[in-house]
Amino acid sequence: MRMLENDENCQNVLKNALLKVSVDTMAITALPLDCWLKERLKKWVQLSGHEGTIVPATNQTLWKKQPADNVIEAKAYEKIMKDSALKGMTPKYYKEIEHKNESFIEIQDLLADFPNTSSRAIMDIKIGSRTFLESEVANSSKRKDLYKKMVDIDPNEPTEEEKAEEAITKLRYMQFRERESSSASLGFRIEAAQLPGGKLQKSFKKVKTADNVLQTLKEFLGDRVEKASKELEQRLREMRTSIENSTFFKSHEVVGSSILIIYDEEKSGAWMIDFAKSKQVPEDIQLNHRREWEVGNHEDGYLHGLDNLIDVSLI
Ligand code: I3P
Repeated sequence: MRMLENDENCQNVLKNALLKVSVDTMAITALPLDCWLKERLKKWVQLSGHEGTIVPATNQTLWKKQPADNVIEAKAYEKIMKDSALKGMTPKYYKEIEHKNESFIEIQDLLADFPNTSSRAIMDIKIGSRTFLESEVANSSKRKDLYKKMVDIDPNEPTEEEKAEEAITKLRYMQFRERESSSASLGFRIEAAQLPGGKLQKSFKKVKTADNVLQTLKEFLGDRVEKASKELEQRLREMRTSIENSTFFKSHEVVGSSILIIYDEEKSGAWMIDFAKSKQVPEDIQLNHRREWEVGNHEDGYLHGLDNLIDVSLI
């Protein structure tokens, strides 16, 4: 593995990438041609999540930026690595890193095993029927940016009061997004995809019914639909068994987390990613991830979503 620390040039590139490169758009033409990172970035893409917060670190790993003073994801990964039921179902977690007063975690880059970018395709599926932490319920601060995002999706959605204020709470926005997509009804939603050949697609906000989802999955799998859907269904069934046997899942709500699906001409796979909002629940609560959420029960609908994803993907 070639570490950036050994290469001053690449260190600068990493710094630039973290500061301003939108890896999403692959805006890397200004980077030095001879740098390892350029080649690395060609084979890598950040599909979803806050832009520019994840960058390649070594040939097999990524650094993911962590919010200041927030160790939720690092702690979650530490516990997941010790949970034998979940072995192989998530990226491997290596360590926490402090770099120039910023915190990162180093995790396995799942795309590294799928280097053929012309035949590779990736899909991020946000899992769970609740996509926000319970703490949002008490958060009454109103945001203009979320109002704007809501109106962009559906101009008829705001109430007269919201129109006057042009601002809504995060809870209001997140629940609107759940209802507008398949999160509320099916317990998962398609967030983003990269199709074979590299085309990025992020316009899935209104993919809502099981039929819409099925059609989108079929288009994503393209001419690999038969083989890949069988492999993926098998993998998702194994994932469900792993979760049902997991000690981590019994005691943690797993909110805003995704299942990442990757396939190429040879193989396919699915992994659980994004544990930034995976928090331990009070000791007297044991989660089953299928019950409906009400404030205080911390249920996230993760298994409810996975059940439906398995059913929908029976192609
Ligand atoms: C965003 C999405 C993100 C969420 C973000 C939302 O909505 O739900 O997961 O970040 O909240 O705006 P959309 O997909 O419609 O763009 P968190 O997961 O960190 O809550 P934010 O605006 O507070 O960052």
